[in-house]
Amino acid sequence: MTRVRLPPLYAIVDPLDTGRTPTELAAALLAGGAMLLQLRLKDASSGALLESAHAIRALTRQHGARFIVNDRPDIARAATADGVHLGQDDIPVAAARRVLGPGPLIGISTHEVAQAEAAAASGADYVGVGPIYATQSKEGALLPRGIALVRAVRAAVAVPLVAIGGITADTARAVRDAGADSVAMIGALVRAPDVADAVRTVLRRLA
Ligand code: 3NM
Repeated sequence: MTRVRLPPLYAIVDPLDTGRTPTELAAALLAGGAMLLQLRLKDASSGALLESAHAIRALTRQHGARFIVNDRPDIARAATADGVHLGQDDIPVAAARRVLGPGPLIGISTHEVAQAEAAAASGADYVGVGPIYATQSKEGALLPRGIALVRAVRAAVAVPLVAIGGITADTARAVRDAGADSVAMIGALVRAPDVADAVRTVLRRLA
């Protein structure tokens, strides 16, 4: 099986309470050099989600960046996204694969080694690992695991790893050095005064 190569930064388009729109955030993240975007709109209607997904699909195409939709294989497919990101309570990888067909990426959030092993065994193309640090961006987030979880999962599975949870420009490098292929961020990017500049800073630290 060929493994996907993920860029060092996995930027998540979730406006939180910033008042910024998904499309303007996506444009700024791409302007800063992000090459992989995930659209995560937990409270949007299906119609609004699809509309944002279409817009961000067009923007990511212009930049040659990949585009992943959170939670919804149907929306990912309808918007011709490059993949879907699933949570532990979403439909299984095999079911998402039936919706998406063979090409698109399927990632899964995991929070402990056993879940990561199960995700890898189920055919996930990459595994999310977190929360690494404390986060305010996810309802019901678990207690932070620290970079020890990245090391433990890295030792247990061969699939690409995306670390998430409270990661900032200051901690990104340590998280990557612990074995993450890519670091995911919401708050550190979408709350930044200048989103594109925040991306540039993170990418410099990861280079
Ligand atoms: N998933 P921020 S933590 C969406 O542990 C998400 O699986 C997590 O946002 C997990 O970078 C998290 O602002 C929130 O902390 C990440």
